[in-house]
Amino acid sequence: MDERHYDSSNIQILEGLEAVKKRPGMFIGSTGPRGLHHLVWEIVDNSVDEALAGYANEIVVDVLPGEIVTVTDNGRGIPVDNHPKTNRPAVETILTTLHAGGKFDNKSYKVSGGLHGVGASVVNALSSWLEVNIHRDGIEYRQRYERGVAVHDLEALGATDKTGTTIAFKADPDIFKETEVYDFEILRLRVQQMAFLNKGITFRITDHRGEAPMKHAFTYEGGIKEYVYYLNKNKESLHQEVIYCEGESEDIIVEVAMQYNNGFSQNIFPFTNNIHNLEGGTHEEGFKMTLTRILNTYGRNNALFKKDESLLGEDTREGLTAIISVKHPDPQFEGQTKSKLGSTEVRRVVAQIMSEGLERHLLENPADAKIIIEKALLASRARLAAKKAREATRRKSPLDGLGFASKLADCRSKDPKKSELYIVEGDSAGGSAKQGRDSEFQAILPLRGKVLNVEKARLDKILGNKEILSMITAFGTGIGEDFNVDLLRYHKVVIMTDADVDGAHIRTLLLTFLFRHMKPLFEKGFVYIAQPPLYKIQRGKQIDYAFTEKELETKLKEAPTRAAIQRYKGLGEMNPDQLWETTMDPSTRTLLKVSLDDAMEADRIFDMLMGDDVQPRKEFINDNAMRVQNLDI
Ligand code: 0RA
Repeated sequence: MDERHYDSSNIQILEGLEAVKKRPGMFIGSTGPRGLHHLVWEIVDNSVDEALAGYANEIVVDVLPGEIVTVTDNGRGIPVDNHPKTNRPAVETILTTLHAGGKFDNKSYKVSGGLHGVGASVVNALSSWLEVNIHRDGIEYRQRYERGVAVHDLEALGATDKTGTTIAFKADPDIFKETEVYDFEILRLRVQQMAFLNKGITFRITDHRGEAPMKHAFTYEGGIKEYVYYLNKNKESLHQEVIYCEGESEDIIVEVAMQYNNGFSQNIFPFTNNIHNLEGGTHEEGFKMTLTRILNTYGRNNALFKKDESLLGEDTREGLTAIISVKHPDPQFEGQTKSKLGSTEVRRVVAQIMSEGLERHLLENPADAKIIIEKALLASRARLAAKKAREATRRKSPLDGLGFASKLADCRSKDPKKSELYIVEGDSAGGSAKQGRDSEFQAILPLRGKVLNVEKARLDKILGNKEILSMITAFGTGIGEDFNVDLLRYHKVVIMTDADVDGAHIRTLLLTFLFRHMKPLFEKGFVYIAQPPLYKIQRGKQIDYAFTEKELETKLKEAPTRAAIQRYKGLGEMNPDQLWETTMDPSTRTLLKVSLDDAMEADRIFDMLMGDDVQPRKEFINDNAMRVQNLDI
């Protein structure tokens, strides 16, 4: 090992590292599973930048035994020449100094300027070790760091005829105390998404931790156009070709891809620099504006409207799947979670580029144009019909003081922050919940039967469904264009279903309804899933519970005395006290919060669940009954 010289720049580096280690959350959001996976994206983003600059076309992610991750690209290799300011090799400077915005030389196009976009040095600081291997200008180099500090100088290993960079790292378990284990599904999904968002770049990802490696490779020459095909795969599209517009203006690259299906929900996913903007922003506004304007102009000019008819924005988005992707050198974000694009010039740039592309597509494909306008006209007519139906829910709204839908057992608290609504499957479980609850702050709404398959139905029909109607009424939020999340009467909406296939199905249907019509509930974190125990373990008078098979096993091993084990088939088998103690008491229960982090994949899964094919649905529900929690990562 070399002797390290601690001059002023070293001291600065050590101070930087300390700041990162002291407050990792400030740099990567959290030290939970999300932060852990974030490390991978920080490293991958650098390789994506190199590829977008035109120097690399392949990015390879490997997850190795011991939770080691390597990311390799075939770019130019990180520069190794001495950096003028630090008088150390550029690679060492990049990996050990915090640089604001992640930009090191202002020339290159950086997409890693998203929510965190903090750079590889943060990953280095949060890793027990990190090794970089560079092939550049005919020579292979390597350097190793431990907890962010170089343990030897950059060393030249010998000649090479390749170019590129590999970074291998092990997240520091002292920092990632919750878990150091990567969820391969999360990594694979995001890698696939990156492949969709960056056309022509090959992404490979392999999990080497199991007995046989699991390999995936993604290359999409069509980029987000193929993304829309993929998202609509389980749906019936109304026109064959995905409409695609692309252009660059004011240093902003804009791509839009869209296709209508015969469903009724809108699925618009805006991205800035490869990051999904859950709260939308100026790119989405530009898109919506343009869509409404162009369709109205086309309909009018081609005599497709009846007298006085015109389309509102929402009419033009029924059954629409769209991706809007902008690449911006210096985006500004706002909103509660900084996931809303605020840069105002983007509205204009998106509108300009999309207008040209959409207009051209409609002119060149008049059959598509006619189908799309007719779809929007149907939506517009249904909107008028739904308005009448909605008035019915409004009259029944608890806010009007006219009482609740009959089955709701409300709580006494009127403070939404303190109030919880348990949506319970079946009347018998509903009865136990009503007796077991703390009626000060817990309201119970029993739902009977299968909730309507909401994906297939239009809002006016949905509002004819009693179960849904009583739910909306209990929420107090209204629905459709009246929906207002601020009126929600309970800041915890807890779905409590049996731990069997039917329960999972009902939960999926409920979540689908909320996804489709009350998305802000997820954005605000108001939706939860209750976790009733699977087993009762009784030893004499002593009662214990197990929530998973594994927990049952452990508990039986821990105390190998005689125990009577009961598997709960449904919530109804628990008496009110047991239900309270295991599932409803805030001091002992666990609730899973459901977030909308991967709305797209969820949407695809729901379509599969809702499809006409019963067998894959049953299998899926069986396999994934408890997987909903992964939406939360
Ligand atoms: C040229 C100049 C710079 C970086 C790279 C190439 C480069 C960096 C990475 C990171 C992973 N793979 C890479 N391949 C090439 C310096 C410019 C800068 O730091 O922004």
